[in-house]
Amino acid sequence: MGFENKLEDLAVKLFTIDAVKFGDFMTKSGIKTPVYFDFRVIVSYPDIMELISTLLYDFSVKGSNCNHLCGVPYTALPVATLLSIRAKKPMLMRRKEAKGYGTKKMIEGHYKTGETCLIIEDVVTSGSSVLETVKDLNKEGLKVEEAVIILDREQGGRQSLESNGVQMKALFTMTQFIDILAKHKKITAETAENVKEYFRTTKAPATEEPVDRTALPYEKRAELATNQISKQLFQIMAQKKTNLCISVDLTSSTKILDLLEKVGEHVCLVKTHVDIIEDFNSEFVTQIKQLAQRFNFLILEDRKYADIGNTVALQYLKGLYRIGEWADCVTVHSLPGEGILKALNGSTNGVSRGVFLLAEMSSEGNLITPDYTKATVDMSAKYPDLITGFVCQNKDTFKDPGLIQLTPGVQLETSGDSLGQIYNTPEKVILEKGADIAVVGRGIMAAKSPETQAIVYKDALWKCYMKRISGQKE
Ligand code: S5P
Repeated sequence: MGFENKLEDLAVKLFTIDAVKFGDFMTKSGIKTPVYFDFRVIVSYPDIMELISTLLYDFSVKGSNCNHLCGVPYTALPVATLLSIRAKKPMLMRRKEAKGYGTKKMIEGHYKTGETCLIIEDVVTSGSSVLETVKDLNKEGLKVEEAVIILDREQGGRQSLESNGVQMKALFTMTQFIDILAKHKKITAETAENVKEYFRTTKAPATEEPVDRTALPYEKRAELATNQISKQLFQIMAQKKTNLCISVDLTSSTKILDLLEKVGEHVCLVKTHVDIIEDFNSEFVTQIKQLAQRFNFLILEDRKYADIGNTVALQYLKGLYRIGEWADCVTVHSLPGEGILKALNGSTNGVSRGVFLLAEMSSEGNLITPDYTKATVDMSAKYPDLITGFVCQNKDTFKDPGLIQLTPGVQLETSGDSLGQIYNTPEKVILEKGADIAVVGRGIMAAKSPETQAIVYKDALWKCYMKRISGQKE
């Protein structure tokens, strides 16, 4: 039997022995769930134990050059034992509690400082159990770079482990597991859909301190991004060494294209307001897309959608501008509620697109409240494939390191304009306010030489970012 068939066989067997149940349950991390895994029962089924160890061995342990194996107590302990024998690799055991007498060691077995250890676990939700084991192994000077698990509930565990330097390999993701059960008619298509919908929208609460996104380099954050546009943007920023977005608020298409010829190589993102261009036409779109290709930047149409979903879908795809056809991402207000995101999610026609949600604004006297900001961030959690990040002004507005903080209202001097815009300096927005990308409009466009000025902003912003990830405080 091939690997895939064995996997299917295992999923069905786990269902048959009640190691997976459907209903209303609570997980160890304290969240409600429509499906529950209890793999402890597998010890009563030698054939399943054998199948699991064969699969894990072929899938990962065979190819690993780690020095030790360690199972997370308790369910994974017997599985780790079988793998240790099969791979002829010594095992380590982590205690749940330190002994009350003699040595206070948490790790049993013989090992040397600097050796590597592969972790075995049954089910990962938030990743906290694996991380507890990693911490105890690290305290003993052992390195952990990999965790091999049976099932990933796809609720943030992978990201949490990766941000702690541990790569996770899973035999099944939750989605694959559910699909197999549906394929073999163990559950109905409706149950499968309900469960998948639940997993798409619910993340496990992190029990560990969440990572400080502003301390991570953009390369790392590209790996943690779930939206393709944020992934690409982080990669472009790291490659071109720029976190500058130019806001091209000009009313002539030739002037915009001329400006981009000069500043294109210094920016990661170009922000447009197409509805202010007096001579907008499809040729302009062709040309700006060519510049985007040539200089490797993405395009954000700052349309600030704010209507009901149905209207927004039409505004996005139809009319003079057909924004959905060319803009990599758009700005969106959360004001109308979730329907607006549902509409855009359904309008991407399978192409990678992104949304920056407005969580805060830079203008004086704007009506956004802290509750509105929080509700905006909460709303985004249901759309991990669509949300690129937030237009916001503060570091604490959101935590997810895979999302991007886009901050407008930036000039070299703290100041404002006569219509309520408030400006902060590059130092302030990057080091204090947590911006990942700074948006500069008139600060560059109004300069005698926009090109020279773009370089001044690029260098200042990048210097602050380098300082930020190196851990130096202002
Ligand atoms: O809160 C905001 C959100 C946005 S997107 N404040 C802003 O200023 N913006 C946009 O950023 C605004 O529409 C303009 O295009 C740009 C700032 O331009 P500047 O000339 O003031 O730098």
